[in-house]
Amino acid sequence: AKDAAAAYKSSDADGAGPATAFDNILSGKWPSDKVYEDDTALAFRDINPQAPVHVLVIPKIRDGLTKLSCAREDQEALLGHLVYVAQSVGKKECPEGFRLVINDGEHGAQSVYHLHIHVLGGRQLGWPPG
Ligand code: IU
Repeated sequence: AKDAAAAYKSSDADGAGPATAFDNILSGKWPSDKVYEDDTALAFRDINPQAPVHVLVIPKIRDGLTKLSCAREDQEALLGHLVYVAQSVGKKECPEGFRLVINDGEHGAQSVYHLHIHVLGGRQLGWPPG
């Protein structure tokens, strides 16, 4: 099992896009409020929460996943795992329901180019989103 530091090195070396703030979180350089971690995924609280519960689920190794639309077929299992982790966090922290969001690219209002799933909940959410 790779630890976060080893995963960070791989991420940094994958050559698929510049480093992001999440590399600093993965390496431990920046503190984060972790809620779940395993070999391939990390979940931590968003620094600028948009709801009482706002957690980000990210792959530890970016491997080209700067955004969802960069996904390759061989990453299907990883993507499924990230969604599984996200529902697990949502179910635990938001028993009355939650929302998963993946912002993709400019029109998707993506700001950090390391794939992440937002888990939002803890209040009544509105629809449609802005
Ligand atoms: P977006 O989907 O790329 O727009 O979301 C990026 C999120 O990352 C956003 O909600 C930020 O508040 C969050 N974030 C963070 O939690 N910690 C950081 O150091 C940085 C961004 I930079």
